[in-house]
Amino acid sequence: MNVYFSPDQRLHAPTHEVFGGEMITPFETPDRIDQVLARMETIGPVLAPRDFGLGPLKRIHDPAYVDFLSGCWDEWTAAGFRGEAIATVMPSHRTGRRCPTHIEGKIGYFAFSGESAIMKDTFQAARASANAALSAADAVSTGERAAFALCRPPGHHCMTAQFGGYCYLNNAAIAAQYLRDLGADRVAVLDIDFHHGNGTQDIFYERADVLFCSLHGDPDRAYPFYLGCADETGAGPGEGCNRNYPLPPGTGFGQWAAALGDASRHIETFAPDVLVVSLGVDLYERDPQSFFAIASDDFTEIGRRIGDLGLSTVFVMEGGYAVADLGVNVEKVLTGFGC
Ligand code: SP5
Ligand code: ZN
Repeated sequence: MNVYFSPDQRLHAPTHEVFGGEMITPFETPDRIDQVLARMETIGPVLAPRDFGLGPLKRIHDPAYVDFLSGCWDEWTAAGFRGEAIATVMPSHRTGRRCPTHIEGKIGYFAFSGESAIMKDTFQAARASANAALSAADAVSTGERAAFALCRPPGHHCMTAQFGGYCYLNNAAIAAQYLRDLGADRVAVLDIDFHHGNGTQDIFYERADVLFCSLHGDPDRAYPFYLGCADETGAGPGEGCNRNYPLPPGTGFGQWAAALGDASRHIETFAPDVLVVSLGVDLYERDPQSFFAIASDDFTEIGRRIGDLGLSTVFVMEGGYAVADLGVNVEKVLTGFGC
């Protein structure tokens, strides 16, 4: 299958992440891409994405948010700040719905989580990452069984108007919407990243045309904490079109695969025209952010079971921080899937 990736995706390379009260070297680094690229010979050609412009991004994201991302760095430096742009003050449920003018307030208004930095070329890298997802969607819409968007920065935490969790544009949601706009009646999004895809869930929560299923570490104990419970099943016309599988520490392949089986039944009932897979491999047992017991070899079987759904499939890279094993684990999913 075709692999889509742009060198511009490396341009986002912040040096700081807030973690446990410390400034650490970020988990989410450009060398993650190199580990995956190094294993793509067995998968297919690595192709440059096309530039889709801002239109498809604004089908998912609030135009004011896209403008914020585009101007953030210039406003941050113009305000005299010398570090990378990080949100430290955010609105609570009971405070303002108004976006402040000063960038210190604005960045918090457009953030749901404060660990992730914005730097000079973050928007350019995030756009390139979204273009990879759109290019993969394009390939599948024109008849390919599957394509792999080697997205980075990742996307599934990003809301319509809030970044966080290393995500600045929701690549999977942008691809799903684009597939709808190209004529797919129903799109299913299956999110297997260790973390709940809170952004994707929120974006499609009231929609009946996009089914969202997520398997993840129980948000009672894992990032992003405030969404991802099993009782979040969608709202309004989207009731029943959101399925969460929060899983406890120590979850091994058997328990994880049982949840996938249940999600697969929902996907089959929904009968989508196309499947988007948010492919995080941070569910791996050696991942620094995982509390699952999923072995490297399990990824082949995960890919096979996704392939057994028999759907046209757009794979969109999300998380995965055991950098040395990242490429192997992604390769196993894609070879297990089988094309
Ligand atoms: C796309 C993606 O995977 N984003 C993840 C963002 C979550 N980052 C929060 C870091 C929390 C790390 N927890 C480590 C547990 C140590 N045992
Ligand atoms: Zn993750």
